[in-house]
Amino acid sequence: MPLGSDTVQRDTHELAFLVGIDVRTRGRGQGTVTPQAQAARDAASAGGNGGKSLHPAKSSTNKPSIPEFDAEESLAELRTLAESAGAKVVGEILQRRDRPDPATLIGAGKLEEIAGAAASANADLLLFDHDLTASQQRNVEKIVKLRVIDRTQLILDIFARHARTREGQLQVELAQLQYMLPRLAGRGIEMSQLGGGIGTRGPGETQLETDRRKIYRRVRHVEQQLENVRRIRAQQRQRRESAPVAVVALVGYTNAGKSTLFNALTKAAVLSSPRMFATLDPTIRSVTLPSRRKVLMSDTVGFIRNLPHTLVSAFRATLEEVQRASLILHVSDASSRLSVEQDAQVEIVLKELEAEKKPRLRVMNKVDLLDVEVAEALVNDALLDAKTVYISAAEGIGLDKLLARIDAMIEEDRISRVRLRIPQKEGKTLAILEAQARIYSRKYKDGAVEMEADAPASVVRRVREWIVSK
Ligand SMILES: Nc1nc2c(ncn2[C@@H]2O[C@H](COP(=O)(O)OP(=O)(O)OP(=O)(O)O)[C@@H](O)[C@H]2O)c(=O)[nH]1
Ligand SMILES: [Mg+2]
Repeated sequence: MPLGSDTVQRDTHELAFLVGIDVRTRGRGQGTVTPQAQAARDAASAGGNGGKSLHPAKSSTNKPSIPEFDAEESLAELRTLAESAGAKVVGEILQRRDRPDPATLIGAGKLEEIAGAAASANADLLLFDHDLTASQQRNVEKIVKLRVIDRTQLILDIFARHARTREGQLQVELAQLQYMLPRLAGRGIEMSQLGGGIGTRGPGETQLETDRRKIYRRVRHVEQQLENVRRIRAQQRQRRESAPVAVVALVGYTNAGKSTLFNALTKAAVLSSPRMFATLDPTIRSVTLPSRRKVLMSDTVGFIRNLPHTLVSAFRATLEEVQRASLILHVSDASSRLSVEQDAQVEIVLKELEAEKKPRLRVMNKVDLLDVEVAEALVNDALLDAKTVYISAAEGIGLDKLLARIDAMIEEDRISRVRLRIPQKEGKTLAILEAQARIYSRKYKDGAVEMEADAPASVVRRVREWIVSK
């Protein structure tokens, strides 16, 4: 690798050259794009920038097709991904082709051209906005004489950077090993020579440079350790489940603002960041609803289109919280031009998790970035749609309404009205009620307090000996 020595010095800012590929045959099955389709595409991209899309989920009566990111949007997303991996983007090229080249994805002539452009921009690596087979990757590297990373590998690398807990790190390592296995042939020596950098972080160089058998052994070892970690998690969960507390899971496209919302609601300090996939490890905290019931809120890894399949399964544990949740909060970036496409991707993952039928609340975030009057109307109009709430997690707008809506949708630990008569010396019982019930009336009589309150079932059970009537 000619740039090997350089990359060590600039590890924090590798210079990346992006390659997008627009393969026109996809989707239609016809080989060419119809003039109507092209016109629609042009119209969509022309109208997109000025007016922000404010149409939540109510698409027209068209057939339920999955909206696709077009190649430019996809390349823009790759740019953000590259930056999230710590690279500096020094150039990009979008290559349109009718059909992918089986050997190199894009033609050898075009690759020479890209190699020239990348060299003059001093790039350390080429990032492909497409997945490459093992042999394509090798062939392309031979021609461009640069390290070549595909989209899956880039996402794996970001995951490797951001995993904090033991479980998260093990999951990423497993996914990286699985990605590497079919790509091992003929690469052993090159890998050992690479310095640190995108696509080389992770399982540990010593394992990578050895043979396949050793990697298999490592896979088994990691799987065993994951099993252990998961067993402990399951025990913790069992303990949690003995109390009737509902789990509310935040899901959404990467960067939608889930962690920011999680922080705002739990007043916790979970890293929120403009980088994609800032959150990898599931985080659970308790939130008190207006009814004074507590729920457990779980912040999860963000979704992205074409999430590498190895990761979908590897991150099963992270998403287990979604499968167990009583309520799913689907957070979207209301200011994003791509929110419809992003929502469709979230839908796909929810289906994969068999969680698409769970009670759901749509949370349209970042309304502070919309036109002020539009935002105000959206936040205040409660009749708009019982299943949608507009908020700004960063500015704290609409959070009370969101909490009230969650409260209304949670079935666990039902609230009921009770009348109680409690001796004044029962300080502890009175304190429980003060903290966990809504008290409507209080009368002091003969050393006792008579009160009427709305309390969750768990509290009612604890104070049952003082109940006068329900
Ligand atoms: N303007 C604005 N920015 C926001 C809002 N909520 C979040 N952000 C920003 O959006 C970016 C992403 O926020 P995160 O909370 O990390 O997003 P996330 O959904 O947890 O992302 P991943 O964990 O990567 O999936 C950060 O730069 C936040 O500051 C909001 O209401 N308004
Ligand atoms: Mg997050």
